[in-house]
Amino acid sequence: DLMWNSADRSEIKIRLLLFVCNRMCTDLLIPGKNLALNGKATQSTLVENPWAAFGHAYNAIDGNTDSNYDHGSCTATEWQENPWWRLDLLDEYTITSITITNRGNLPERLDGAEIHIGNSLHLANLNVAINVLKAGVISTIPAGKSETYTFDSGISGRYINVFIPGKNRLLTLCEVEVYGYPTPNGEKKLSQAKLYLFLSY
Ligand SMILES: [Ca+2]
Repeated sequence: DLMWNSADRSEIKIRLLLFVCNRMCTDLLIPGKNLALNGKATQSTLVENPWAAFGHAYNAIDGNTDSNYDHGSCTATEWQENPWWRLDLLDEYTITSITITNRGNLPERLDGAEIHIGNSLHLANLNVAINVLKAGVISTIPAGKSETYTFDSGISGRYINVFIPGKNRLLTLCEVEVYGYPTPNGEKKLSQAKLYLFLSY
């Protein structure tokens, strides 16, 4: 304290803050950011040719809501039992809303889809956030339209699964947007504790 005046100390605090502040700060400072854009997507299967080239899992998080399947910005699984698409946010977030864009034709294929959120790779261990098209709860997503599902108190998790239960189903998503903030626990809690220490120095 004798060596540094208060201006010096302020500068040191700011430099330390910037040093410690990584992705978490960006997430906190930009609350409207679509978290899906920094995630990784996979799906149960890939639709057969000649449609396979346009149906990769990544297409639902490419930042493009183009709902024309032939433009290559939507996903598609094979016709199968219980098809799923999964997003890994790479860290735990408290999710406050999810926006899903349906394809521009054959929108009824998404009927009965469910959104699951949690910290497990296993569907059975995830929370069912919402049944996307459950009659009387949430209306159907019309062809080419986007629907937003909000979770007032937030649902915490690293993984988001969109899942259609049943035989002979094909899952297509044109875009999945995820909004929320870092869940304050685990590694994040440690980072915040460090930040607090630096700021209160
Ligand atoms: Ca897309």
